[in-house]
Amino acid sequence: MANSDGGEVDRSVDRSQPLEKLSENETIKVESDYLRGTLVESLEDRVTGGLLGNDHELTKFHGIYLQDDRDLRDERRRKKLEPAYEFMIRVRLPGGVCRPDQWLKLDELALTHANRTLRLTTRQTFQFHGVLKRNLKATIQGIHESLLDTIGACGDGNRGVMATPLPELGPIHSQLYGAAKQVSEHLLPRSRAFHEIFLDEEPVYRGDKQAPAEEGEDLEPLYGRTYLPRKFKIAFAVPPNNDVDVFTQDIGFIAIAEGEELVGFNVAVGGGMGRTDNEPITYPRLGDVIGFLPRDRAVEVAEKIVTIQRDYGNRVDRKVARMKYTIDRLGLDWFVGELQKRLGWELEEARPFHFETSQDAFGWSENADGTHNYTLFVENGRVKDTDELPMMTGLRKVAKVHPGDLRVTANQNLIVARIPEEARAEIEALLEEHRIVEATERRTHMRRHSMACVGFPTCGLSMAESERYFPEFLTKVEALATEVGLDDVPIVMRMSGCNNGCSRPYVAEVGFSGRAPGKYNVYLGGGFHGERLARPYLENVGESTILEHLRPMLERYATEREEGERFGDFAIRAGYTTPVEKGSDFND
Ligand code: SRM
Ligand code: SF4
Repeated sequence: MANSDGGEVDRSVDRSQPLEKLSENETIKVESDYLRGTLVESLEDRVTGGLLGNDHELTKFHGIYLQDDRDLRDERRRKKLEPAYEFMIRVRLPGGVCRPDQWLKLDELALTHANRTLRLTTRQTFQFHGVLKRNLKATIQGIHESLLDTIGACGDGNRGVMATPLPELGPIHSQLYGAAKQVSEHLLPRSRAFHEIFLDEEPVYRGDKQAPAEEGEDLEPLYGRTYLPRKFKIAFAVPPNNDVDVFTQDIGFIAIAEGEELVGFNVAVGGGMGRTDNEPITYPRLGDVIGFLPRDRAVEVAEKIVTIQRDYGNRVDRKVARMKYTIDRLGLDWFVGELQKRLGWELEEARPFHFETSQDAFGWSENADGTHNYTLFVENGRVKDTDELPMMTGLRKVAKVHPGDLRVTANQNLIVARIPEEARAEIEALLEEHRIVEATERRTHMRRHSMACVGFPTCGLSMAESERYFPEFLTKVEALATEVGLDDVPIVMRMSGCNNGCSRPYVAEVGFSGRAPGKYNVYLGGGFHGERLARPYLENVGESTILEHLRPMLERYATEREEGERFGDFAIRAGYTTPVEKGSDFND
């Protein structure tokens, strides 16, 4: 099998792929005619609110998930009705930056075609939930009108590229953002399927659609017909802020700056959170820093790393198909050697760097050019209107008068960024009038450092509540903390509704993953700024057991912690858990 570098893939090194046993998804991709499948027919079909055949796997590559309302599942089953199908749409938004006019368009689409909420994700973008099939194309076209799209937001390719959004970084941010956008563009699928199916553009003449794979490879020069074995994730961080959780990514670029000049990046490889309960061959892993590269070589390095994963990633078992497993299977030294061979040059020795936090700095901040920012807390990323907090309306009004930009953070929060002095008073008044300032400032540090994934009712994989339950759970932990005399200290707590870890709970100081309704696994001892994995602590337990275990820990933390000691570090020092040195030891 030839790779896109023109060379032969060295099967003597690749030990993992008995080609006759490829996973079903590989066949679906090969047979999809570059992500087209029968999507045109599926969208036209009025008999079902869902999709035909395997099209639900292909829509992912176009940023769309087929879901059903799980709150209604049992009732509909009893009534012998098909599930209440609806779609989730994920926008591609490199670095999380959007213009106010784009916000307004997304807001309008959420009100007209989705569930009247906008969901800010843990990868700095927007999701729409509850879009019915009949509104799917119109929503995608509306997103496109705002000069955004959803290409590659999901599926077996490179996903949304994250970048520290801090406007205060000024020139460093614009250089970093530029690099993130370039990498994002470069790694996009080239198939025109999205444009033909969702934007009604004329099909490009491609000769015989049934042409053998080799003849069609030039249509997808980087990925080929089978794309990547699994999803792939990239983030750019600027020390001392690790808000993008750079070590949890397949590729993490760590900015190295000299004054206001971004000179290059240290690169980390092989991070990832996803794991499967009761499958010890799966584990979360933090990326290894393998060297330094000059700034203008980020695209090249990202591309070559992607090609290694493309050629050597496991295409048989999707549970162990992420690049973290490829690296552990073939060895980090082999991986670095292969990368340098493909690059034709060597990475320099990694430069010193230092992270202090993975959190957002809430409230007002100022930029060197005299403009202002307001970072607001969006509980679990859900922008909506309630009687107590009309956030969606407030942000709509802000977007109408804001001349700067808006930035989604990887902690599911929002920055109203680069507000000129002359606009500040009006924007501040709007944020206050809609109680957004109050909702940000009256929250405890613990709550503002925490996040939960979507979970029920839209996520098809959730085992337990997360977004809908976490706020109430945190209220109980806050009460406990007050009771035991703990001041309002930041503790990073993250909840996911299942083992997939979309809120990155395995790097939290206290993490939770859903096992069954009302039951969670608990993980303890992660690093405050994402530098250390947590370790499994309790399995399949309910709220009261969790609180019983947390009480003595918080009590001792209140009285015994050393100056500046973080909760995750304390949990290890006090003997509640032990540090995880490497991902493959997570289950020990
Ligand atoms: Fe995720 C699947 C939501 C960030 C690991 N994730 C899903 C799906 C699409 C469920 C599905 O496959 O049917 C969820 C849709 C729920 C819904 O109703 O919206 C979902 N993931 C999310 C979001 C929206 C969570 C959130 O609360 O913000 C995040 C969207 C990110 C984005 O904008 O692109 C989200 N997911 C993550 C992250 C965090 C990150 O990337 O930094 C992770 C852990 C990092 C990683 O990938 O290792 C993550 N999601 C997964 C996995 C496990 C992957 C694995 O390697 O095993 C799955 C399941 C899968 O891929 O099979 C998954
Ligand atoms: Fe769904 Fe699980 Fe991800 Fe939560 S962690 S959004 S429940 S896949």
